[in-house]
Amino acid sequence: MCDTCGCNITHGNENFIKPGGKLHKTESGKEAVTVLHNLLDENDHTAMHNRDHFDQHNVLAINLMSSPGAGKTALLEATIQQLDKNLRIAVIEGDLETENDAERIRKHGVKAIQISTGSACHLDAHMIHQALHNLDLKEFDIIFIENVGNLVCPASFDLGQHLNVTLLSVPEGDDKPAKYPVMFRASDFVLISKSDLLPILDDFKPERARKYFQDIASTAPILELSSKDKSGMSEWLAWINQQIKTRKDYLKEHPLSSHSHSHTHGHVHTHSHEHTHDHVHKHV
Ligand SMILES: Nc1nc2c(ncn2[C@@H]2O[C@H](COP(=O)(O)OP(=O)(O)OP(=O)(O)O)[C@@H](O)[C@H]2O)c(=O)[nH]1
Ligand SMILES: [Mg+2]
Repeated sequence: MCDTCGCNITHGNENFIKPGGKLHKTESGKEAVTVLHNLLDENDHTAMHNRDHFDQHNVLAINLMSSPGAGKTALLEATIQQLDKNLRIAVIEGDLETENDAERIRKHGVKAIQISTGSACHLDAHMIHQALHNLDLKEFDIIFIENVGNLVCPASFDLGQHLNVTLLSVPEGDDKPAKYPVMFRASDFVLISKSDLLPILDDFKPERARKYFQDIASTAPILELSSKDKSGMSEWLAWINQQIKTRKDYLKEHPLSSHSHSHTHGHVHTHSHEHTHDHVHKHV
């Protein structure tokens, strides 16, 4: 997690940590580094809430991560156009500023909530919790969360998603899994995006990228995909459909009442007390 650039100061946690960063003392005299632990605890707690909320409504939540401009929004636009029309989609967009990405999504007739993070270079569970106040989950089957473009910090914050998908775009170079292992290790599915550029940017060797993934012990499937010429799209859509089915089957076998209890916070959702400190988030 980034603890030097001030990215940990967000609306949801500003009462825990004050500007000044790592070495700033809190009123109780605790070093901020301890506070950061508390902050991640708080985040995990809210993330659990969010996940229970998704599960109660049988909604699959997928967190898309990548460096800026790797093609997350373009992928969402292509996905909306091609995914089974019976599947009801909503999108939560995270950017420091602007509604641009939400507007791109809304043009396709899909509900999109834009979160403006201000100075924070990642989304956190509190922000998603706020966004969920504006989404009636009964109306959706799948929620895509487009995280802030950043290959580092987003991997440290559980949002309550079920799955992480990370894009590695061809112009970035094939060595990024080696340089940013935390995010790629946290991925359930990796997309080598902008694959239409492979013939032009032939320094990018997909087989070398795959080798870097092996080196960081990533077991996620890897797919070359282009939102432009649509290659790889059918495999991506098939993966999404499979994940929706897998989640539904899992919830049938593990009814929510067996691991959660009701808890009211203005709106009704459940609250789980299972809690881990693993910030590489993989969820069944
Ligand atoms: N050639 C090519 N260009 C693409 C592809 N996908 C996206 N782009 C282009 O890449 C640029 C960035 O795409 P976005 O979808 O905005 O990327 P993003 O990851 O959402 O960007 P941020 O939200 O700012 O992090 C745009 O100019 C897109 O047209 C693709 O598959 N092939
Ligand atoms: Mg975008």
